[in-house]
Amino acid sequence: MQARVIMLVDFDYFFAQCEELRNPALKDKPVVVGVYSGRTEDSGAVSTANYVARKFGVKSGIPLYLAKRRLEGTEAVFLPVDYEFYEQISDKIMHALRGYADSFEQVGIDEAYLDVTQKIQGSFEAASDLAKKMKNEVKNQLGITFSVGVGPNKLVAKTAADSQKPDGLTLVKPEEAERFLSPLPVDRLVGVGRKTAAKMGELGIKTIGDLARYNVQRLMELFGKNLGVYFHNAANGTDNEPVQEAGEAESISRIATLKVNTRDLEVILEKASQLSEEIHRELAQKGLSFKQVGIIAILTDLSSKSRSQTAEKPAKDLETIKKAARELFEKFLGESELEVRRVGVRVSQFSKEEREQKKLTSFFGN
Ligand code: TTP
Ligand code: CA
Repeated sequence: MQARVIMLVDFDYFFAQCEELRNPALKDKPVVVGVYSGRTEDSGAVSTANYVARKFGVKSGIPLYLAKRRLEGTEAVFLPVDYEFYEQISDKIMHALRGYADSFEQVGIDEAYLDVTQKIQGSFEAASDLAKKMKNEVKNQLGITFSVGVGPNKLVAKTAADSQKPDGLTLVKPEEAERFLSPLPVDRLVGVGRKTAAKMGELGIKTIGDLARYNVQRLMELFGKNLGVYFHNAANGTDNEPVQEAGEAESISRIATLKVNTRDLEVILEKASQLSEEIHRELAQKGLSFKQVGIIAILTDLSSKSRSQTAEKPAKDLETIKKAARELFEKFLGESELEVRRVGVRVSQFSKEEREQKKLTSFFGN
């Protein structure tokens, strides 16, 4: 079997970088994005911070009041999480990256694995060029930087990406994997959390190399068979997990609350159109066509009603979704008397287009 070439792409200080993107004046200032719990003005936690703020010891997870204190006297800017905006940017980047991979696996909002073995015919030199090309393209077209790790498997790629941030590019060839992992603290290994690291520390296991050399039988006794074997293999740089598309959804839907309860078709359709656009964007990203369009109406008594219609042939355009939603809501309002409180749109019965149609060029071309 040909050796694999796997990349892990991890967007830099992602939420904060998105905020800098829409407001470049933030770039030189400490930027903190947080979840405000709302009890008092400063209660809540930091989601992420840009690297300027990190110099002051501000990082994900610390309380906002502490971040404020650490940034006292600076021009720090504090912003609430705007997940929808970050997701839109993430979708665009993911769409662009997908075109570079033989197979693609998104992990969360800001990470993705790419298997590029075929694309670069197994050569690590070519992988480095490809990674640079990806970085340039996304930076120039979308204004976002990310860090890339390249390795013979997911585990090494991920650890490589973590070792150089932001805007990093770290290559670990198969024959270098052991030497790369060995000196790292054991908690850098995927799956070794704080507690496990502490337990390992007591056993004299401080580095990944220590773990690699530890008796596997003993690891199985201490951590259970599965975990013991995993730790042993992982520490030795072995990982056969494939890069896999996340299980395809049965349907894609969006639902939203109206500003006021209403039976006004145009008001309902305005919201439905927005939702249809979001759904359409996701369909395009995933390269899916659909046959069925449905609507959901949640009424003032909180009952939920749905209607759907199915076409003969698959479609993938926005107009088809909007037109079906219009017809379905029109008909629905004729049948119901209560006002509508929330509206939803759903598409289902998917078929997949040819992957080749979603090349990067077509994405950047519009
Ligand atoms: P990370 O990739 O862990 O962090 P990051 O992108 O902010 O920074 P970098 O990769 O440069 O080290 O997380 C991705 C996003 O997930 C992050 O921008 C915000 C969010 N997040 C939280 O909301 N809470 C958290 O505790 C963490 C770790 C992340
Ligand atoms: Ca990140």
